[in-house]
Amino acid sequence: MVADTSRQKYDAEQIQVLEGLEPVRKRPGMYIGSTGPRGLHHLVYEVVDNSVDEALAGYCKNISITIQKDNSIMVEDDGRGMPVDTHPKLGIPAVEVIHTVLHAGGKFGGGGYKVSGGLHGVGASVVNALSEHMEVEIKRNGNIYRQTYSRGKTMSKLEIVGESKKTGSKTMFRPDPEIFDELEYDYDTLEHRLREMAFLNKGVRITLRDEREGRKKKEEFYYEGGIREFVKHQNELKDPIHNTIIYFEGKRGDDAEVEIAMQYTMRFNETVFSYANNINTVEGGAHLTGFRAALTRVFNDYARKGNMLKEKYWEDESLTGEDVREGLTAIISVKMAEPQFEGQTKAKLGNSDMRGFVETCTNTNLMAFLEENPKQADEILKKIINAARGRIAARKARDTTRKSLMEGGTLPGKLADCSEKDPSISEIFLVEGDSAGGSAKMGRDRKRQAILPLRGKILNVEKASEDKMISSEEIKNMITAFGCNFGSNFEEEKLRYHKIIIMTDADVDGAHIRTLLLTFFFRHMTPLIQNGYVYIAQPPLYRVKKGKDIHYTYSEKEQECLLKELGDGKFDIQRYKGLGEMDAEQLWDTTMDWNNRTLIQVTLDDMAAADETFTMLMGDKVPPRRKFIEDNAKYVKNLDI
Ligand code: 0RA
Repeated sequence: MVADTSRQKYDAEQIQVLEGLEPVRKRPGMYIGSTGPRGLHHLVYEVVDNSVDEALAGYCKNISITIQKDNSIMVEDDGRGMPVDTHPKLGIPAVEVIHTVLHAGGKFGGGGYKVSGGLHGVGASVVNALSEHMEVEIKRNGNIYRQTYSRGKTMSKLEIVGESKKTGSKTMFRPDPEIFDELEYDYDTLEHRLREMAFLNKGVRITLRDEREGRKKKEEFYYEGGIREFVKHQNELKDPIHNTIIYFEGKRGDDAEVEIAMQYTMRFNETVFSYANNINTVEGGAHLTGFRAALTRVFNDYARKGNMLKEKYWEDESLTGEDVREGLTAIISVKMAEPQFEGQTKAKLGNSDMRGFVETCTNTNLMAFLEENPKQADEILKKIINAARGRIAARKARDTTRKSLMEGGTLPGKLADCSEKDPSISEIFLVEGDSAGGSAKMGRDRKRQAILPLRGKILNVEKASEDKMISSEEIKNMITAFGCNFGSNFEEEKLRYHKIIIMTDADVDGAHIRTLLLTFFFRHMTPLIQNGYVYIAQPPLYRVKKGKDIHYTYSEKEQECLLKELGDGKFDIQRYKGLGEMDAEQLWDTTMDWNNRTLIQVTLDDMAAADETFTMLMGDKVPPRRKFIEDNAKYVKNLDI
């Protein structure tokens, strides 16, 4: 049986449709960001987003995602089933339009607004364009319908293949090896995003299954409390200072809604994540601005009303934004019609009306919470006023430090700067130890490479207040050398090097120093990591000399291969324990020379996950850290202790 279409019209429209998706195959990056792992995973989110929309419209409760044996993906939901009736203009079934016409998805909104998929938001047709095989199965009208596609084309007409009393949509796709560099799905990446989706859309049950050989697994994400449970999850290791997670929501007509959950902890850093239509707005935007403005205002009003700011200096001081955000964990989630995403990475919400909307909602509800929960309010205010006192008391010292850091123009004595002034072609190596620092200074390209030696373990900023942080010599040196200030004063345009390269020994201490550095960057210079300025150098593990030939290898595997390749002979093999064992020339040849070296770029896909990991690794709770190390130990092949 074949669903109705008029043959002639079908052919004509099909040609138009084919042309429609060709650009997606020509420039996949424009539609899904990249053809690397990110783009590959993005395909899953595009399909899941459609099911989440169906859930938010109130018609679907369960969504399941399966990584199948061959790395193809199946997404199934129990919604109404995609529409199968003939599209009035195109004369083909609506489901076919959804899969073969670019940006067709939104036009089928069955009431309400389409919430998901803002960042690329390109829908099922793009997934089709970039898959070698795609298949949908729809339960609807008592029937089971099926249609197949490939590389943007329709492969079979919509057919009825069975009967069912249920409703729902099932989509299967196998990404196209002609398009993607790698076809292997990463369970943890999908797990993180799907868990986040479940937090952001309370009551939606999302199940993830892995059916690949040797890694069968199933997890269910279902959060009745939604973002309340997100905050609870995020604060598990952070010592909250009050019990109740503050939660409120607001609606504006039927075109916008906001939900906020927040809780204060003993920590010093702020963990506020904002979302618009389930997209993590890493660059913030109107909703975040509104929230922040309300926060500062409410706490100042509450504190003054309660006579909490009594000391003399409060006469001309107020609680600042930084004070009221210290130790705060919060999720701000807005859902709205026609979100506008702006900014460098299209991750900033532009709709300016959301500022007032979120601000008003926060003003009213947060004040109400404080008034109704005086005990918890007191705990929070104590923390905030303490933060303010610390800030005011330390301001003088900090101003002096900042001045000398930022305006004095005197670079640290230990820095061997490069002569190049254009940051985009300048790089700085952060080198473990003075001796390796010395070799690096001698071996470098003086024009474009600066060297900053770091002595020993740098401060663990996860456990230190800002004042303590900027009194640390090594941290001060980095701030001055980079030139871009830190925290809320961070200025990317002032960054003096566009490559910041961490060069530490290939042992446990080296790994520790690297983690300490990354913690500092992540907490106080986040855009450095977000925008890809931070790299990790890869010094060699072995030097193999055979006659006059010298080879360097960077992993045990490479070393094995090399020895096999070289065959017999009596070699001179040196295993490097640390950078200090290399002389200037060796360090240049193996690790610093653009032509030979390998750098690993540090990237940040998921702020929430990164926050969790840093909190756990660098904080003071031992059991979860031990568990993490045990869980990950299997990935460590050569642990040099
Ligand atoms: C628009 C209208 C209708 C269903 C859907 C969209 C729909 C789309 C997807 C994509 C994945 N799962 C889905 N479930 C439903 C039908 C409207 C009606 O029944 O009147």
